[in-house]
Amino acid sequence: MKYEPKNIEKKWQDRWAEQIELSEAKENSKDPKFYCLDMFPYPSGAGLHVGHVENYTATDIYSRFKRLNGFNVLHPIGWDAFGLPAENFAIKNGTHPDKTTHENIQNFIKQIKSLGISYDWSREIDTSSPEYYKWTQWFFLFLYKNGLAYKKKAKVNWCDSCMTVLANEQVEDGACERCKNQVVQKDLEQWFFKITDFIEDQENENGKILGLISGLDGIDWPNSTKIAQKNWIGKSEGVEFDFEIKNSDQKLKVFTTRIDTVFGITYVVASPEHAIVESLKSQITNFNEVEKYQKESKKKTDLERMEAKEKTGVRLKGIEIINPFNGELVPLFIGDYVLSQYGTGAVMAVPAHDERDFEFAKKYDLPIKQSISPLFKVTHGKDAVRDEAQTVRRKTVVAIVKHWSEDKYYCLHWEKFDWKSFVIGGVEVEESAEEAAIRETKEETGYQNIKKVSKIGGEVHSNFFAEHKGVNRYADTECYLVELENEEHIEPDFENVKNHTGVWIEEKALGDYVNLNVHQWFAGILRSGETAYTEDGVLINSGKFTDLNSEDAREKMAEWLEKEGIGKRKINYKLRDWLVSRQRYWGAPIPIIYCEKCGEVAEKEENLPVLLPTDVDFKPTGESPLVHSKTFHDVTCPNCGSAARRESDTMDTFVCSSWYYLRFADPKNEKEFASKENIKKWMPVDLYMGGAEHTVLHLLYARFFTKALKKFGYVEFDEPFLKLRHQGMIMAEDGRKMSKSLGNIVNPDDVVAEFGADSLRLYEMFMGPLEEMKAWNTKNMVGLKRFLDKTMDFFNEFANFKLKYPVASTGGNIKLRLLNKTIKKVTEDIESFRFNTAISQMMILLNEMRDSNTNKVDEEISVGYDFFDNVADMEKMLILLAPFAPHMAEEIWEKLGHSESVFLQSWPEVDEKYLHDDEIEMVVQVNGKVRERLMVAHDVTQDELKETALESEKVKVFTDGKEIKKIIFVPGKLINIVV
Ligand code: ANZ
Ligand code: ZN
Repeated sequence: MKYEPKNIEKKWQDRWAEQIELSEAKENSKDPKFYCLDMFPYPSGAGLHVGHVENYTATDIYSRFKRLNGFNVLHPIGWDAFGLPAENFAIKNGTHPDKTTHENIQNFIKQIKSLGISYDWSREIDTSSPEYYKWTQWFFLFLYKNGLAYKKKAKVNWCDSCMTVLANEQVEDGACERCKNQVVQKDLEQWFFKITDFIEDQENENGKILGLISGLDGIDWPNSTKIAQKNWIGKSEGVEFDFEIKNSDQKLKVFTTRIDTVFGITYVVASPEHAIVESLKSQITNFNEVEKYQKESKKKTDLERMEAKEKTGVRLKGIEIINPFNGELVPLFIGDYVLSQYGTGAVMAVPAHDERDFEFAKKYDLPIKQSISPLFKVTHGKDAVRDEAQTVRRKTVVAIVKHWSEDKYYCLHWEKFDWKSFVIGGVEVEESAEEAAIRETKEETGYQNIKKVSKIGGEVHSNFFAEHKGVNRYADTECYLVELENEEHIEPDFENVKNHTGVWIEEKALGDYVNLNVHQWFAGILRSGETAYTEDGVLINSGKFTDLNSEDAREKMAEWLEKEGIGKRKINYKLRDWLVSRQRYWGAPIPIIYCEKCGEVAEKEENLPVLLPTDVDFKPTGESPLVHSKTFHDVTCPNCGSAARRESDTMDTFVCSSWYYLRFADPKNEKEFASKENIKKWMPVDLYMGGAEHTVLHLLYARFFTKALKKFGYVEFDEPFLKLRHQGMIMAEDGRKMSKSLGNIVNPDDVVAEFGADSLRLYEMFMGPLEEMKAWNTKNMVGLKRFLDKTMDFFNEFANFKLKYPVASTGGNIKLRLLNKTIKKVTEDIESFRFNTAISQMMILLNEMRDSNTNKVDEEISVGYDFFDNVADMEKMLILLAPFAPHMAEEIWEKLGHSESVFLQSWPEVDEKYLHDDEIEMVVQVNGKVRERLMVAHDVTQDELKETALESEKVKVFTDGKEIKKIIFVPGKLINIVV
């Protein structure tokens, strides 16, 4: 029978729908639980895409694998059903969001079922149903009552095309995450959740609650995702301190993470909206200019301000700021690269060590003052600093000597020490570094006429063992570019040049030529110009702090500030509270009432859900359409009964998805969002899979909800998702992102119709490593279908054979080795999500089996089939394949005479004895009947095996006292003793 997916897939999908024990989680079971969760989809009108299929197939394989391994698996699905697209569709076409959403859900269900995904449909949830959003509203009240939800007027992100505010997390590169429209800032009163309360660990009577930062340490998530979350939280440790202002009693507070650079301050910058501007008004002599700049910067978003190529600002003329560390006076600017919302809204500017300040200083011609020197300390090799040697500190100079007519530089090769450097020498007591550079150039190169000398970079420190002097050298080095006028040359004094040879090196080869780190450093500056040195180093020009390293200096300087009462240590975070209110219809209403007498009042829990009204007009006006619903808007106060109105904003859909994983544990509960008992039974999620685009949105919010629940005693765990994986993006055949406008979208329905669901599943898993980006390729799709064709053919033949010889016992230990190797590899590969290599291993096994089938060795020993030892071994192959191609596996399983589903079997175990490559099992037959199996060296000879076989008790029974007529020996396989 030919493999026709159409003929079998529907059949099995219908059977599975009836045989719910194959997919449903068991409420009362002694088996260990496994909660395998997919990020539930938004049921869009476009239906499933191939990325969904990748995600759902991977977790379906895993869930089926876990069930076969004896786990009680919870593998649910539901719909993240609220959201803007359905509402936008309603605005355009007049179809109610509820209707489109439910049509889309029906389509999703049909599509998912056509893929043979083993979801527990009894737990399906829909966030737009009142049974669900009742509890979303309950969560709002839970947070509100515990001081974790509040209303506040703030500068917020507003999308003019979606006509709603957005959370910071929903703004990407300054644009609305959904419609790509440029986001503007508006001052609006909005609802926030206090996610910032959970950044760090805390403790109360319910125990310790791990914070959003430290909680990441204990969970198995992709590192890139953890890093993205940490960056979003943006913890930075520094100090806050006050600058005094000359002739004023005002002070200006700044936040810095680099107090060690404080001696390098050459100006101070406040954000344009900083209050200091107003309070210094009378002293500012160019206030008109200042006001004009303030107006200009109001038009820009924070992101535009931060990423502007050119940093701009205006000096507040008449104002001087006093550096508390050295009493120096520096100017004050306003500049919009300083944000008003971060830190204190003002910064000390250190152009030598901060890139933004550097650009600004270049533009406004402000001094650049180095206060940190890089330190090159050699710690490996023969030049490594030696503890036992004395250290001699010296001032040295590097001279980069340029050829008079070509782009070449004079370098020194120190053969004895294997150094390659520029011209170098010590600075004598009486001379300047520049003079030393000129003197050394003449002495070492012999060239006498110099056109020009200019400084390259700043001061650099190095610490190494100077072999030629036998001491550790600590050098403070400066560098000069020395340009030669002409070739006039005298022979240098031998003493000066005896250790090295001079060579002219072309400019572009310099970086590779010089091999001492200080010289490489200066070669880099020569090539790319000067920039800010932003790393840690050693303090220079820093008064009593000079020579400290950056880290120690930060400690000492913070101490000093605290002692003097000027400042204190301070931790800042970038994370802001989560803005959750939206001016849209298709979301869960916020359960708050505004009473004329009592003000803001929480709706009573027993009145939940606050139902979404249906008498609304779907025009986005910038206000929620709920404002205009009479049935919804006008209510009486739950406290005092006076006239009141409902909050008309709805909740961001990310609120719905912040707790849905808990609902799956107890989806029908009408009294609680989920019972403690069921939460305890199923949570936390053992494996969570979904796209990487939710890195900072959903995953951060969900973690926050869990932590809030733990704080108030509802759950006992800190993290909702123990293990997280992201499926890689699937690109179109042309290598580009699949998109409607490019017309390159692959529709899974079409693929299922042409190749069948099993082929699609296998193909997507075979495309490449699960977590990597991959491009669609229909040719390879055909290859996977062929693998299934061959599998079907092969087992058909086997089924016929099995009918004829139900208890066949044939022999063939090589295949047993390969089988066991395959069991081991497929098991390990599934466990670590390497589905692609699991499939190739199964392909190897199948090919090997098909080959040996056509390659019958000897009539006497091969009764017609030559696979494994017995039928059970043969069938293990099928169990391995079952999670990947469930329809086909069931079909063959049935054909092999089983009445029970293949998914009720046990996952095959590896028989370790077959895995040793040096020993193999060989069959011993007497007169063609199997009498014994022996583990022997893989290269055993006929005589050796004969001897061992004849010693075996099991064999002796049949051979003792008989004459051996013939020996048949099949290397690697068997020996047949004919008596
Ligand atoms: C002086 C300095 C010198 C700085 C130096 C850096 C390097 P993170 O790590 O992101 O927290 N800063 C502080 N408040 C700011 C604001 N409102 N807008 C723009 N920039 C601000 O960054 C902290 C650093 O960002 C601070 O340390 C400050 O610049 C700047 F060599 O202070 B630093
Ligand atoms: Zn009231």
